[in-house]
Amino acid sequence: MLGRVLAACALAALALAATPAEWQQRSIYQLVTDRFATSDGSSPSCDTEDRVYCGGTWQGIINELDYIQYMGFDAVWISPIVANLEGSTGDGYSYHGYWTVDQNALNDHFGTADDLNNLASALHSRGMYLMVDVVVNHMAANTLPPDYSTFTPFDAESYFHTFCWVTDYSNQTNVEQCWLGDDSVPLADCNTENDDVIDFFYSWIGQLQSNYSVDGFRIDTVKHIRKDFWPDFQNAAGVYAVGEVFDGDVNYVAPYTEVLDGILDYPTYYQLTYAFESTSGSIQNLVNVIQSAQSAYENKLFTVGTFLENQDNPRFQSITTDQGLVKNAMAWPFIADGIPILYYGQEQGYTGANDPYNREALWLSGYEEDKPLVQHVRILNAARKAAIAASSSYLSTAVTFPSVGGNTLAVSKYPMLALLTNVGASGTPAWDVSSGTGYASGTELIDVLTCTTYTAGSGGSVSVTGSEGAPVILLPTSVFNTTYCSELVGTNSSSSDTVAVTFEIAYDTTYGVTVDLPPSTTIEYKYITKVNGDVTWEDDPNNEITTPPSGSVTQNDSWH
Ligand code: ABC
Ligand code: CA
Repeated sequence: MLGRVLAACALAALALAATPAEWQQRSIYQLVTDRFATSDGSSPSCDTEDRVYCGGTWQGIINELDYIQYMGFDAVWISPIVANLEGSTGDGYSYHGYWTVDQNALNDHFGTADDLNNLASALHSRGMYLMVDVVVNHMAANTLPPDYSTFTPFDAESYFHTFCWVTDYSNQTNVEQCWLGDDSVPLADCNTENDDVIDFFYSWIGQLQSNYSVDGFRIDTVKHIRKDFWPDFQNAAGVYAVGEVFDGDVNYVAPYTEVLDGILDYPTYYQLTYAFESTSGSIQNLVNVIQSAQSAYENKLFTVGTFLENQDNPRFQSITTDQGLVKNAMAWPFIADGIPILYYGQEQGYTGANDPYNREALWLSGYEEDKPLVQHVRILNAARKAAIAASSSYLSTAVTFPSVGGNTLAVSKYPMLALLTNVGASGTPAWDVSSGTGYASGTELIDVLTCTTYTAGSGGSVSVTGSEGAPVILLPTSVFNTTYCSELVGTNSSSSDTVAVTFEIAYDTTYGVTVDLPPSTTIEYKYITKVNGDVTWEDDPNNEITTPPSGSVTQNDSWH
């Protein structure tokens, strides 16, 4: 172990071993560089609707790595890095980075080559990976036809497919050889059948990898380039790559798992969203898509990227803010077979809908850690890491479903058993799993989210009644570090005449301090934090209750 750490320090400038197997052990925090953090820590206003550069930088990311690492992530996917179309267009500015004009230069809104190298080094010295988003399908223009002389290196029309719009997603030639974008920003479609273009991109990706010590790539618009372009591109990259194949159909997506290390798992994304977006979502359809993907994908689901949100789709909390449903949907990527990806801002409860609203500035949240969903993610990462450490076959064990009900689902990936539900925050879920958990009778299990313990019955059966529609994520107590439990000093459930109190930070003083409630007739669900004797309140607008507690409370009673 020590040898490994020393090696990582000595080789900080080099990429870490970054094979698919290495990436499988990780979890990825996806961010939009322009919207994550500023170099000087300032918090400029950022109205997503304006579609302008808001000021995030690579140096800003370095400044906030503690925040990312606190949640348990050990890889960061940053938005595209190369030089983009400048100025305003009918579709706004290119703050997202997907409108390349110069493949060989960096986007100086985000910093210099030194800054990017410093980000790679800062990540590597923490044992974290850098994933860079790349676009090879197109270059962006603000006129039609484009002024090709503005492109580097493809400065002539001959490097591009003849103009036509992508209009027919059922016609693969149209999808591959016509242009994305619109009249304001046409995305000139690179002629990826042209040898000069092909040779350029194969050498370019290898150089990008070595110039910036990149550990992995996210590849844009993969379905818009012929499949047989990808294997050599993947080889030239030399590190794990996950491709965006934006399609909900397993059969459409599956062939791409044969030409790249992994794909972003859109089929699961859709069924995951549908299953948990309401109390009538179909859990069975989620089970079905997983089982189809397990048999259709090249490497089952082990090397896909599993996500609930991204920069192209409405955030989950733009569909529902029911915290029971949210916690279940968020849990999925961390209990399933793929590599978990969390899109920045989800942990802060952001609710932006479609592009551009889903690209909020994270600095407006203050990077607060004492928030319920931040803690949720932290524990989900910790639980996954504990399962990986406990069983050398965890990462090659495909999930099974020992119990599928109308509103409940048991997901087994030994030694983990995740009990999910879409009954919602006002429901009381119950699971009766009679077999298929892998546990020996009598094994003590802990729900990592509440630190409640259970004992497996005969044949490994598990019976659990949950609360507030929350998931229950079980591990044998023996493999989970219960330090996480002492940080959750007390979590009490609420009912109509009870106020739940979540103590988010471990106290370093003794209990028994009397806390006076602010005078109010309507009290919201409160998070009480006490650090060095200072008690602070925080309202959670998602959890309003109308009955105020009476009198004062003390920290170690349950505040009824
Ligand atoms: C800008 C504006 C938008 C405006 C748009 C026309 O122009 O911001 O408000 O509506 C970048 C920027 C965007 C920008 C675009 C275009 O460029 O981020 O802000 O939009 O200028 C990738 C990236 C994405 C990026 C690009 C372009 C590509 O992740 O951030 O966008 O480099 C298609 C592509 C996919 C692409 C996506 C945006 O468009 O395939 O690679 N994403 C169907 C199609 C998909 C299609 C999708 C969305 O619609 O099949 O191919 O994605 O248009 C399911 C089906 C799916 C179906 C969905 C809708 O329903 O199974 O197949 O997807 O059931
Ligand atoms: Ca294309």
